[in-house]
Amino acid sequence: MGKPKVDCSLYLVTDSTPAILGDKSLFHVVEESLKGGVTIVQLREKTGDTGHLIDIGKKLFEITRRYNVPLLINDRVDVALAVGCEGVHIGQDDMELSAARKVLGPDAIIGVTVSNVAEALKACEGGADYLGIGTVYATPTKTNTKEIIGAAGVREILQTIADAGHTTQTVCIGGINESNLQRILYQSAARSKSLDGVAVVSALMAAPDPDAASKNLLRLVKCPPPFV
Ligand code: TZP
Ligand code: MG
Repeated sequence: MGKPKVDCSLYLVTDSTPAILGDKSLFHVVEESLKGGVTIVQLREKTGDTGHLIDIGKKLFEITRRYNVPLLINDRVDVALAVGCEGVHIGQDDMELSAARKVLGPDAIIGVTVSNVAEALKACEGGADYLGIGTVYATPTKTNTKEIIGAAGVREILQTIADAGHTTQTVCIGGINESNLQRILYQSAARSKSLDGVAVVSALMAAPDPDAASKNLLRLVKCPPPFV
């Protein structure tokens, strides 16, 4: 049997900065997005002290567990432990995957950000549960991104890990919205591996109706692209 695969179809990464969230409640937007069908949630807060982050994490976890959707914490293995949620998402400058796995155990969900084939192979070999591939398109949500890799960069990573025999789940992130979602899925698809889903911040956190927006995004993820 082994560990069940994580469903990365529609991955919500939170951002509660006013420029994105406005004056809405983070908890309300996450819950509306869950109603619309988001399949995994990452709490990504770059400011605030640890206690505050744990409080937010615990409140969010009460919501995500009602929808049977995993909650991951960005960067912070200690916060994930304190919250008791399903796992973490780590970047190349965060705790090593092997160390995070040792702390959180075999059942935790651990995702890794990768932007090139070397990082992707290392994360797959190290037992990442999924790869967050990006940054695909330049985005005002995260301006300190190392590289904009485009669909071609995603495709190269997908083909390389497939050739190496890895079946690790994959999502892409960066500038994805309703207008370009099908295009990125189509253009990034390699010979023997396609993306399993997409991760978005502003397409949901800044949406006037996150329930409707996530229904729409999920429908687009599930539909084969209509164009060639
Ligand atoms: N990592 C790479 S791009 C990005 C992160 C967290 C932000 C993506 O935000 P948006 O609003 O979906 O473009
Ligand atoms: Mg990080």
